[in-house]
Amino acid sequence: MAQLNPEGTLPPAVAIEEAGLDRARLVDLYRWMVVIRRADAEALNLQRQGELGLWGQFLGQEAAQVGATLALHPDDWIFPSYREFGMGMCRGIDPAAMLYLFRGLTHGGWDPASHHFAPLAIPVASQVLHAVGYALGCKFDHSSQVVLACFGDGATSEGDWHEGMNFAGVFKCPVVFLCQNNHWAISVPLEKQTAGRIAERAAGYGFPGVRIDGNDVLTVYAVVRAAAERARRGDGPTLIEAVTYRMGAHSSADDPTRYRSDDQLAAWSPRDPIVRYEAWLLAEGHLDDARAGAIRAEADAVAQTMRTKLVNAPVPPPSEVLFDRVYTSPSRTFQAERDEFAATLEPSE
Ligand SMILES: Cc1ncc(C[n+]2csc(CCOP(=O)(O)OP(=O)(O)O)c2C)c(N)n1
Ligand SMILES: [Mg+2]
Repeated sequence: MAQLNPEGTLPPAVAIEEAGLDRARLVDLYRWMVVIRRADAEALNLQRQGELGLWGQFLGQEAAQVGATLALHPDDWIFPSYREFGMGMCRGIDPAAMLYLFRGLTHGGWDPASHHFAPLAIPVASQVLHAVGYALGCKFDHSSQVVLACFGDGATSEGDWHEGMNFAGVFKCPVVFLCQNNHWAISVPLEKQTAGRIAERAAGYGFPGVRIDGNDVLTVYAVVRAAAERARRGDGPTLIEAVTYRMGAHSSADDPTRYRSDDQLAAWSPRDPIVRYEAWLLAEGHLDDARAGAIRAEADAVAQTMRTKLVNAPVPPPSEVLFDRVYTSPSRTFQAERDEFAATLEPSE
């Protein structure tokens, strides 16, 4: 398994090719981390400027999101929490359309089936049940697809999480459970709600659990890829605890200076997933300053396009926001409810 050191060096024994990583793929991992970090920063700016109701940064968690998404086949499904915006970008979803949710313009913003990317789940751990259910369906269909279930450390305290884990273990569902252990559940630190190690809980459900450096994009890529192939072979689930750190606030409505010290941020800064990976790519000659500069310029352009599209997005009628995207084929009753609701609106709405 690849193990990128904080200084951006790898032990010599690491076989990058074995993990299916050629130079183009190596640079792609970097490119996506830079692009999603820039979009994340822009989204926070937009919230501060009153253009978004709320924003949940994922600063510091780019390696977990990019490494895991790129390790999957494009038709594997991802069931995200609210923090996996970067994964959605890696799946080719228009970032402005994803932000419509945070501007109050939609409950969705993209077609999950087109991107194999489910809606962002706000109720903590609810997406774990959806993921396992979908994975069981894949098994019934003899499909080669696997499912990635994403959640945080706090989610592992929820009943839904344990039910999903148990069900997946019993029925050997083709699912990879990815915990981004960022050490915080809003203002509750890991140690105040989790006794023992998250990865070790998998043993209780009859499948393997592994704890990895979630800020090392190569490790995340290699481990998620191996777990996905195991699931694809019919050997069942794996729990991956990707240890990372939430460098920003829980959300734009949170002030972490009230409950955590600068010392913790200072301790995690040197483990920044982009800085260490960039150092390694440059040292190995996979990247040069010109290419890195071009990637940063591309990231700026993506952020600018996202901003322009967002602030110019038309406000849809309320009945569209509430009733569209609920059913593929709405029933007559549902359509009647929609019409009834529409009739109560003022003409300008
Ligand atoms: C069922 C449920 N309970 C409580 C909340 C409020 N809530 C939102 S995020 C959060 C913390 C989740 O922490 P974690 O799972 O570690 O994810 P992170 O935010 O760190 O990515 C809580 C308690 C919620 N959204 N859903
Ligand atoms: Mg957390």
